[in-house]
Amino acid sequence: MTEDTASASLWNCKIILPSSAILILATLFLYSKAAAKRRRTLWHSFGRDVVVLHCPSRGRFAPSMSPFVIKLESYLRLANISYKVDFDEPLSPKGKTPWVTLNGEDLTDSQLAMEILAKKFGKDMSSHLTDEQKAIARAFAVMMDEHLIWGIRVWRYDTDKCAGFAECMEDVPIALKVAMPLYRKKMMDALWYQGIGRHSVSEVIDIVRKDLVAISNHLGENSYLMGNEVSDVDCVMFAHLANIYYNYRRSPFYIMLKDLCNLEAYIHRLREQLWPDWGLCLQPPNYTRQKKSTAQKR
Ligand SMILES: N[C@@H](CCC(=O)N[C@@H](CS)C(=O)NCC(=O)O)C(=O)O
Repeated sequence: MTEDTASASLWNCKIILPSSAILILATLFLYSKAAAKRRRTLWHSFGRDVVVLHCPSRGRFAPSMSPFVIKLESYLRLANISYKVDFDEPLSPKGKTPWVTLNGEDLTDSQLAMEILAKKFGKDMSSHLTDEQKAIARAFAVMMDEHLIWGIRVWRYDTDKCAGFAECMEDVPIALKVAMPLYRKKMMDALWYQGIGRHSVSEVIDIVRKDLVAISNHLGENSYLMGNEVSDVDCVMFAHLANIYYNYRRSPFYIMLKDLCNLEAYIHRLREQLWPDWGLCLQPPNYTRQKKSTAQKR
């Protein structure tokens, strides 16, 4: 190597490469900021008091692979609040899905969002319950959102090693596909630190079974969890049960639901009531299922 070429390559390494990298990163940063601004303008254009629900793209067997999305969207339907769905920005500023935007304000966490929307729109779907019933409903919702879900996640991330993503979603985002091993590792750590990941598979299966049996026993012959009138907690129940029923068909939890007949009937009842367009909310849309359910209704 001559002295000239050696100093040229030193120039490349020290100046050209780092400054090109900085330029590319700065362009990407500015581009993503501009794209985010454009998305906000679009959401704003949907109109005042129209809720924008942000979530990942639709699922093959259920409108979402996330029970929290089904829960929040079920609530919007039950409360008859107008909403639009945005699939471009599924993660909230807190890094979780779903979240909503209302008149430019971000509401994160399905439960907190439901409570705030209920106040803003005067749509508390549990106002007919007594305080004691409200306490029971809250305990059941927390059991699903914060306890049963962890047992389900053990199956998704540990036992089934994330195979369900490609199976249940037509459009798994490229970023998620590429980062799947890292995401799985993150979830395995979460399972461990939450504690459920330290149990054996049979212990986890038994934990989920006990939760499902408790719901089945409480529901009994009633149409809805808190009696014969629907309330917010039914959105939570339906979301998690439908998630198992449609997105976890190869898991032991699906068989449990088939055995607990009142829960299976409950899923069908709520789906008919809140999601008459269920087939159309799948990706790809299922027109046969759609026609069948409309025909059954008639
Ligand atoms: N408490 C939250 C839970 C939401 C949640 O855990 N969502 C999952 C998808 S089911 C998620 O965002 N996972 C991404 C991550 O944790 O990185 C809620 O009710 O919205």
